[in-house]
Amino acid sequence: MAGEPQDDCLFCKIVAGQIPATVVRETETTVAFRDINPQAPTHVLIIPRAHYPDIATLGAAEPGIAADLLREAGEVAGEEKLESYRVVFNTGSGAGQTVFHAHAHLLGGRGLEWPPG
Ligand code: IU
Repeated sequence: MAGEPQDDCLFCKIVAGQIPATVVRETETTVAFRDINPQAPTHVLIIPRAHYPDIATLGAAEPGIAADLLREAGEVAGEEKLESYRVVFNTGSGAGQTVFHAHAHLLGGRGLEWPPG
């Protein structure tokens, strides 16, 4: 069923507490934790507790939870005292998505170039 935990999904295991992660915020619908391979001084992933493979399928099925990810990105940015930051949803392997459980990257704490690579 859509949104149900997947046995082979690493982020579902983080949500379930079966794989360790440095969690910075949690809500009823989301978990935010530090990226294991940070690309900036602040690099936090914000994920839905429910399993959807990417932001497009999440947004179509559960737009309220997609909005929760954006609100939580702003909350974490505030807690981290970031004046400038970037929120990214890599969608599809050609865009660099490697974990197929929807997630926002929150990146900040250094200058960020545009356009991205
Ligand atoms: P991507 O957009 O799918 O490429 O992002 C996946 C991110 O998940 C990537 O930045 C990894 O470093 C990160 N990550 C993690 O923080 N903890 C994990 O256990 C695994 C991946 I697997």
